[in-house]
Amino acid sequence: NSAKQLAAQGAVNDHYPKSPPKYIGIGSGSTIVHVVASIASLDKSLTASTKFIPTGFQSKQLLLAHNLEILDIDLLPPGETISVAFDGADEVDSQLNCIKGGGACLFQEKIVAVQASKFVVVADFRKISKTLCTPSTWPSGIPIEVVPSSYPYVTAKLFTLGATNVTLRPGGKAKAGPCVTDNGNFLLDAVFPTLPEGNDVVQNLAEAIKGIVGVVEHGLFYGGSKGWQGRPEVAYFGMED
Ligand code: DER
Repeated sequence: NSAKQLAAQGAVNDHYPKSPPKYIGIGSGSTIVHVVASIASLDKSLTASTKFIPTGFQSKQLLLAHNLEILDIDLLPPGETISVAFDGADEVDSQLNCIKGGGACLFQEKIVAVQASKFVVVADFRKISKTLCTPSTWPSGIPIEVVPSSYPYVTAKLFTLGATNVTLRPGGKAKAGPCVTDNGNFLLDAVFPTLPEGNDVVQNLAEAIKGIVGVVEHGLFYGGSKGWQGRPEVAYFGMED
């Protein structure tokens, strides 16, 4: 963990605002735990007047545990932006496009990221790929949040887009039946062949997936010629110990 702790510390030192921010976004997963610990150890003048916006139950509990004030994203006042959103990632390519959603919070993470002035990712060095969908880096595919009744239809459509395997994410030991997101939706994990290099490859796939009726959101956080869709401005990687 010390590698991830160092990466998290670096991200906070470099990108937490030097004057007290009004709003900071906090993602989900295991790496963000180190980011929040670093933020909590900052001078209290930098955090006491800040509202921290969580991206799920675990994110919220983490902030509460550090006595950091919470604000749900739907209470962000109109016209306000989040100074910086910090988060993890499941796979990051050479252009910093990401696959996110391993923690089933991708919708909340993306609705926070798109309302932030700056999006910073902290990840283990093992998440780095040349292009996304590299099996050795992140084998379980692109998480896609879908309206429950649509999952058979979306599954079929994903195969026509070139998916090689599509799984309805199970609830695991937690329950008999599928994982249900905080938004009451199902998750499909869609494995695609390793993406080729080239501009707009991620954008094109993302747009095709988003165009399927029943898809609420997907775990591709990217940028392209048509604009920015959640790609982090910077990423910090915990290097090998
Ligand atoms: O679901 C996500 O995108 C989370 O950020 C998460 O997958 C990051 O994972 P980790 O920080 O536990 O490696």
